[in-house]
Amino acid sequence: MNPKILIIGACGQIGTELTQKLRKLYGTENVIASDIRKLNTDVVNSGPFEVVNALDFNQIEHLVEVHKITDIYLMAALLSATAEKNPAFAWDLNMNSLFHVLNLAKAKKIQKIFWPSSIAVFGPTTPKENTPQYTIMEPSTVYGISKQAGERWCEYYHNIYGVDVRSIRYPGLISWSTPPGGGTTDYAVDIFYKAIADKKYECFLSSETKMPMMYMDDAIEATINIMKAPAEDIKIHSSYNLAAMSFTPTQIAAEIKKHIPEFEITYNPDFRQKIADSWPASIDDAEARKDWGWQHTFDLESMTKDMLEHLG
Ligand code: AKB
Repeated sequence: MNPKILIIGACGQIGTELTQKLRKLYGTENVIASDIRKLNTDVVNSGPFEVVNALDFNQIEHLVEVHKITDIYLMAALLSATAEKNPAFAWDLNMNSLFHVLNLAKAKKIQKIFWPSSIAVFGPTTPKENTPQYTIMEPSTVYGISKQAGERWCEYYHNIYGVDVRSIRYPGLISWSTPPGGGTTDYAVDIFYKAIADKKYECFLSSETKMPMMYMDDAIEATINIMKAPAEDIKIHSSYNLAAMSFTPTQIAAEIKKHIPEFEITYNPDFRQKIADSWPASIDDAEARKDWGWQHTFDLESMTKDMLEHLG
């Protein structure tokens, strides 16, 4: 039987593509998209849509009951750069929305949760290259602290209350269909828009800042596959490391130049440099590959080609 899905934060960068993919997979009527406002016409017009505040437990519970929801994908969050500007609200949103869905699962009102974590759970004391699944985690950003605490709560609710919650530590995500909002890895999306429009881009990170990244197609595939996996295959109930590619601004600029030879990049690092410097440069995702068969398709070359084809 098809799951009955509620996506909270469906109008965001991941939510938009996730909604369309899940609707194709499980049928439009089985996927209820929701967000704080009607922020994306594609999402709003392509199937059932509800306005919901992720901080309002009663609203979420009402939607769960009315639509007989089995699975919730909680995609609403404040990302790293925005969270630094509004720490109290970031903590409130990122933590309490998670508690709401965990408590619905604890009360057996829903069966399964997807909750996104991030490479931001790692910090400056974490090994930078091939960051292992289990290692030192001392995040130094509000966003990272909230994601790390969230991971601990996911594992706790699984161990103590038997809640089926599944999670991935997303790297920076790159997509052509919906712009990201408020992240430190956003430069890797902005650069494409500026390369096409202006043939130049001023990067807010320094030239050799290497970060883990992933094309949205791969991220959506991973999200759907971890949710489809048999429960016994999910061995990690905090969050799985996930990787596809790692590159610096210099390397992505060089790749874009292969298609747009006039393209030039300049550098003017801002407060986001410190955030990027605290994160891993590359990730070891062996556990995800072993436990539920994760594999990526896109590397820097194929991702760049696909982005430029869609945006150009
Ligand atoms: C951000 O930059 O804040 C996000 C993330 C890595 O979680 N893209």
